[in-house]
Order: sequence, then structure tokens, then C-alpha cells
Amino acid sequence: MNKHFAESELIINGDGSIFHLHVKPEQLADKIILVGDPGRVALVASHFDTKECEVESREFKTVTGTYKGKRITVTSTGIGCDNIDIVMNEIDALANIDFNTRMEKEHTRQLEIVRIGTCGGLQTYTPEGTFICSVKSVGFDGLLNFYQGRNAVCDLAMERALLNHLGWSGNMCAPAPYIIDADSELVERIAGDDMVLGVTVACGGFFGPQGRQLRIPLADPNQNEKIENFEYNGMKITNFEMESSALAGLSRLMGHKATTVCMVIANRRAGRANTGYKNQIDDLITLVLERI
Ligand code: R1P
Ligand code: URA
Repeated sequence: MNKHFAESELIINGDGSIFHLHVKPEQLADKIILVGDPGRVALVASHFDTKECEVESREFKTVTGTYKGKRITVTSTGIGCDNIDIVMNEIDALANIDFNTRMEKEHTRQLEIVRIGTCGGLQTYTPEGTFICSVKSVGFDGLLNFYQGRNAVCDLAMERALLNHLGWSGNMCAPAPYIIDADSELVERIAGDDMVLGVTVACGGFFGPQGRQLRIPLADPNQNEKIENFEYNGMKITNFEMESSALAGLSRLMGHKATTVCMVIANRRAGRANTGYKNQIDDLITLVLERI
């Protein structure tokens, strides 16, 4: 039996669009690019050959158009996994729930989602300007723990190994990390020789959770050193950002394909940052548009 969703659970605006994104079902493409910065939507859309709609609400800006014949939707998520919860549930509803009957559709429509972001590099081989495609994401954000099926899609053995390595217990740096794979076929198609395949930690903050200490000391002063040293089945943790875990996790649970590609704008080991990255990220956008 397909499910029916009450008005309070699936909030639809008077014009038939979904509550936060303000996008209507017919405006969503199967290929989706997510970016954090609303300003990056125009940069992606500047490559489009045609545009069919532009919608904006809060930090969520959306353009649907075509690139070399491919219909693509680009949407900004703002910062953080809490916003990914909104964006992923709303785009999945646009694709898989009938807005007239409020019933789940008979057949699941699978979406292909690539997040293009910025990140901090954690290894000597990930200096500023490196493009990293996330093969796995480590969630320091706790979002996936609110959904049933979390244990079935996460890498429980790697989670245990990381927790043992970090030595965190009780409420130190809680919630416990969850580890989730990106879609392997999508990773193979999106990542070329021009990208590092990486393990990305998505943090619930830019400062403390990423081991940045300004005036307030960290709960675990050795956090980043331990993260940089962690090795599991030949993999090392390569970068910090703030959305890839919830994106990979919710996509797996919903039956969509997803991965995250980021450009390193700060190398934490070298203590260097580059704030003039806006032109260079356009190169990453072009690679993704060609390969999605
Ligand atoms: C922090 O500055 C923001 O930058 C990164 C982080 O994930 C976080 O959203 O990604 P975006 O450049 O896509 O926003
Ligand atoms: N985005 C992050 O989340 N961290 C960084 O260090 C840089 C960009």
C-alpha cells in the first residue's frame, strides 16, 4: 500500500510548490547539482544553453535548464546537514509523491545528485586548489541517526575503527560518527585523473567540529592529528566540509545516486587558505557538467 501524507507532513504552498524550495514537481530534473552558496547557482547556470525556471526562497535558489542537451536542476542548500535534510526530503517528495493526491507514486524515480562545494584539506597531498571526490563520508552531524535503516547502509566496521582510534566516549564530541558510501558508479563517472578520491568528514560546524580553535579550547585538542593519522583498509581521511554525509546517507535510504566533489580552499596541515577561489571553482563546475 502506498503511503498518504497529511498537510502537516508534506507542506505544499498555495501555488503548488514545495514548502522551502518553492519548486514545483514539473520543474525538477533527474540530474541535480547542489551547491552551498546561493551565489554559486548563477555560476553553474551561466553554463546552461537554456533556462526554464528560476526560483528563490531563503537560502534555497534553484535554476533548471539544459547543458549540451542534458536537463539539469541546480539548487543551493546553504550551510550544513540540517539544510540537506530539508533539500533532500523536498526534492525526493517532488520526484516521488503525487502532489494532487498526496500519495507516494507507484514507481520510484531515481535522481542523480552531485554536490559541488569547498572544503578544508587534511593531507599533504590535498593542497589548496585540489579537487576531491568523496568515496565515503563520515558524518559528525548525527542526522542519519534519526532515520530507520541507518545501520543497513553505514560502514559499521569502519565506524568502530574510527571511534576506537579517536578514543571518544560519553558526550565528548558526540554524536558518534556514521560512515556512508557515495554511489560508486557516479563516483567513477564524475571523478577523473583530475580529482583525488577521498574520505570526507562532514562536520556540524566550521570551527570546533573541524578542530579550529579560536578563543575557546577544544574538547579534544588532538582531534585533527588523530583524524589525519587514521587509516582504514588503505584509506585516509582527506577533507572537512559540512554536507556530504547527510547527502550520501539520505540518498542511499531514498534510492538516489549521490556524491560530493569539493575544491580545497584551506590546507589545515600547512595553515594556508585561499579566499580568491571563485574563478577556479568554475573549472570544477565545468568538469561536473560534462560528466553528470
Ligand atoms: C563553510 O564555509 C561552507 O563551505 C563548504 C562547507 O561544506 C560549508 O557549507 O561548502 P560550500 O562551499 O558548498 O558551502
Ligand atoms: N569549508 C569547510 O567546511 N571547511 C573548510 O576548511 C573550508 C571550506
